[in-house]
Amino acid sequence: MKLEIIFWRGLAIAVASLVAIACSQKAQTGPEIIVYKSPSCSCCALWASYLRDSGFRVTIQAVHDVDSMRQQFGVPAPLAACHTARVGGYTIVGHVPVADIERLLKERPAIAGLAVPGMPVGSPGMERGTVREAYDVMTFDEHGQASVYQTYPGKAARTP
Ligand SMILES: [Cu+2]
Repeated sequence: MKLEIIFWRGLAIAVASLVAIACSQKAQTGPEIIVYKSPSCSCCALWASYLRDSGFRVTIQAVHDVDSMRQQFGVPAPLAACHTARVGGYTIVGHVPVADIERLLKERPAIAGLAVPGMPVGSPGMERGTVREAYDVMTFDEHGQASVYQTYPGKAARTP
């Protein structure tokens, strides 16, 4: 009797997870993006699942030397952040919002990529309640020249 219950419960969970997998795959018709991250980086994983939730087809590539990865893609040192990604021929560094990646892929400017240097609180994957540090999304080119692409103003915590 007990075993039977366990069996049916197990079956129900299996079916539910299969449905969940099928649904989540169906939603992913957006751009393909490869995220290079250290296996231990949890905010990188949160950013990757944020991309997935936005319809991106995400592949995570574990790297142990993120610094040499950044050098390989020509990311200027001051723009460094936790993870580096590649989408549509561009390099994306750090917690860049989806809106900016989508604009990049639509307008296709002659730059190497976008970066959110450091790990500002309140950027995608770095949520801490309603607080947001002011931060800029930067562009950079192959000569290491950087400029501001988008500015996100800071937001204070909502007081109860
Ligand atoms: Cu991070």
